[in-house]
Amino acid sequence: MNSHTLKLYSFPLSGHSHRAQLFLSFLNIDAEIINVDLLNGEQKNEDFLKLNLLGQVPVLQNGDTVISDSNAILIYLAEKFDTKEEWYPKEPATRAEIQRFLSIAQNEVAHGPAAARLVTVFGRNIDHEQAISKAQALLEKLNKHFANSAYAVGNNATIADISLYTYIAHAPEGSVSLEPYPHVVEWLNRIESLPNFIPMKSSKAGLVA
Ligand SMILES: N[C@@H](CCC(=O)N[C@@H](CS)C(=O)NCC(=O)O)C(=O)O
Repeated sequence: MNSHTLKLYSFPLSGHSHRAQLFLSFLNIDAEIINVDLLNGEQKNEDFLKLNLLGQVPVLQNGDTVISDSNAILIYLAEKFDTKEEWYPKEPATRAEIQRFLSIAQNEVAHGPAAARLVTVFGRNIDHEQAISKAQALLEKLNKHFANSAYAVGNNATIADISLYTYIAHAPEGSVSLEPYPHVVEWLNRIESLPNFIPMKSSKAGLVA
């Protein structure tokens, strides 16, 4: 495995980037982390747009292979490096269930807890109250789901959990309390107890290492 050739274009406070970094860590794969200066628009430079036409992090580069979009990166890493097929099991119904949660991560999570955090951490001019209520509606449903299920899909962690994890764990940064959702908190603790778990930096820690 040429893991030393992997490069992850990333940003320290980007939850989408953290998804990729977390999975690399769970798989015990070394990658060179290249920070893209989102605050100064480096992601819209001509060179970076050649890697991702949308001008967003994360982007994973493995030699000539370039993958953008956090969920696409999770699938690529699972297919390429998870030889035991633990994180993205091949069984069709399981895969479909995982895809359902990857879609939730790109829709309800993106427009709920991730959007709420964009306002408080990055000063983005979007409707904070609306993002908070979308986050609460999602958390209410996930709380019911995790009352009966240890992980997003089945009895083991999959890439669905990784995709959901970061923005839900960091929801309080966007003024979305997790206190009313004890089963969601139990699930977060479960993910954080997995071997090789790495947290995303808290926004309070700022950008200086
Ligand atoms: N669907 C993409 C979303 C990625 C995304 O929104 N990245 C943000 C950082 S968290 C970004 O690069 N924003 C900069 C911009 O859009 O200019 C994914 O899952 O990777």
